[in-house]
Amino acid sequence: MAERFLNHIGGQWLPSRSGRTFQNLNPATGEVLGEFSASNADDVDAAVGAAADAYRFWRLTPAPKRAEIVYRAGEIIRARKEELARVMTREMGKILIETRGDVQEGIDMAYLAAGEGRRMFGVTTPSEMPNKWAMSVRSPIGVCGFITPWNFPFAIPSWKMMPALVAGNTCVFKPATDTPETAWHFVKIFEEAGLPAGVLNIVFGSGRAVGDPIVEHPGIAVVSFTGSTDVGNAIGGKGGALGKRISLEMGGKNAIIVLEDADLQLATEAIVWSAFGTTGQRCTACSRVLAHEKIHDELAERVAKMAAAWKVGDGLDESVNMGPCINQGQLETVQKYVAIGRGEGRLATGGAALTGGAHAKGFFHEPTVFADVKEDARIAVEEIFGPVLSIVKVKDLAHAVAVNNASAYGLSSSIFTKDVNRAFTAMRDLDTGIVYVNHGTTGAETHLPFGGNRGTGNGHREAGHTMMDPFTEWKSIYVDFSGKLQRAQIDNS
Ligand code: UN1
Repeated sequence: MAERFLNHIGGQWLPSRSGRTFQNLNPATGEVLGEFSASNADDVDAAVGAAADAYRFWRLTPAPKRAEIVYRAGEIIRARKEELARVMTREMGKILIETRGDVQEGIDMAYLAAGEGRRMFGVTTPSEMPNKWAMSVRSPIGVCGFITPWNFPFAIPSWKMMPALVAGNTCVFKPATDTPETAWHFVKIFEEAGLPAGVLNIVFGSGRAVGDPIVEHPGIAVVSFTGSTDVGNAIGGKGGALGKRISLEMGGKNAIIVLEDADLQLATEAIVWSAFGTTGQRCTACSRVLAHEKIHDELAERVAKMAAAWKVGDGLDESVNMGPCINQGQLETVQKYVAIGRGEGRLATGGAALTGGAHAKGFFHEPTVFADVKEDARIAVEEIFGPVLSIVKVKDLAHAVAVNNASAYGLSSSIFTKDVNRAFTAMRDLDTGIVYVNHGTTGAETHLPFGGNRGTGNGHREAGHTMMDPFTEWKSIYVDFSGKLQRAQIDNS
């Protein structure tokens, strides 16, 4: 019988109140990996209650002490990196070097966030009145809800919850139903690190049954979400109407610009890695190349050749370059766009799902490249979230920047050139939250702000020096030690 994994509420491991469960499947083999609590609004309510109780003491625990627990969690994660990576590859499908990287982001984030426990600097400033003190400090907000995706099952919960915990908030965590086991380990590790009961609660279940009640619950002050633009915008609308702080990280359609003077071998390697790493299922994945017309054909040929050589299979096999799509629905989306692409561009490689032999039970698809795609073609504009790349011909840098910035999304972008003047022009003009020069569109580091413009986000950045912003309120404090009534803007004018 499959192992049972329970919710964690108020320090106890509990089945869902309804007793129902759902299965966690391996997308490469179809194997059932475990049974998880299928929760609903009752379980969310219990978790919010536990988190609200815990908030009373957690907000008063000194920040360096809160941070020590996060640091200890980082040490445990480091010791278990390989085990966690294997759990993640089994349930998510991406290859082991990538799942190790995902866990490494969690370790990096733990140490980075833990350091903030002894910083979290506020600002002191002179008052306009004599004998009066003025300063501003960060305060925690309360119970925060976290709705996280399946593509970075360890890194994204880490970016979100580690700073939130150091800041003094308590958490209700709903991970994606496709990757619940990695999330279960995340919470177990914090329990082992000594996080008090109720501070971090996990409730497994679907977006409708658990995500919506989190967004709607009056006890939740902040909702932090990473996932699709449709779901994110719905959360933004609903949560915004309830006056909550909503931090959204959503879709992307990230471009790599390759100018005619670029190192084409380097650009090819970066494009293939950015487009087909994680089976194209990163928010930061490159899904369009904007190639200068002079090198378009040669670049397309090189990229297609390298992509065709990639081995597709079970991510636990170290010789594999690319794992499966996460589930049947995602594979069908990829197939739908490949069919659309056949009418919009020239298929340079790939184009088919892999169904026989070792691929029979998984959701595998070939790395697929379309060349000569028009800049406004659907495959060049819409997010696919799979191993499908469009190569678009552009006239010059200005044209490439215009095409990049016309996207509904604005997460990451990249330029390959040896010309420092054009590189700096691109750094200034590319309208995305992340810009790379002579590097692909993936691989953001945890100590820089992560997030995007336009349809990608709603103005928040995660991690980096901005890590506390979504999870703290600024409080301005004035202390008058003059012993008399001093009226600002009146008595000193
Ligand atoms: C995501 O796809 O949502 O920059 C996150 C990167 C990784 C994180 C991606 N560090 O590609």
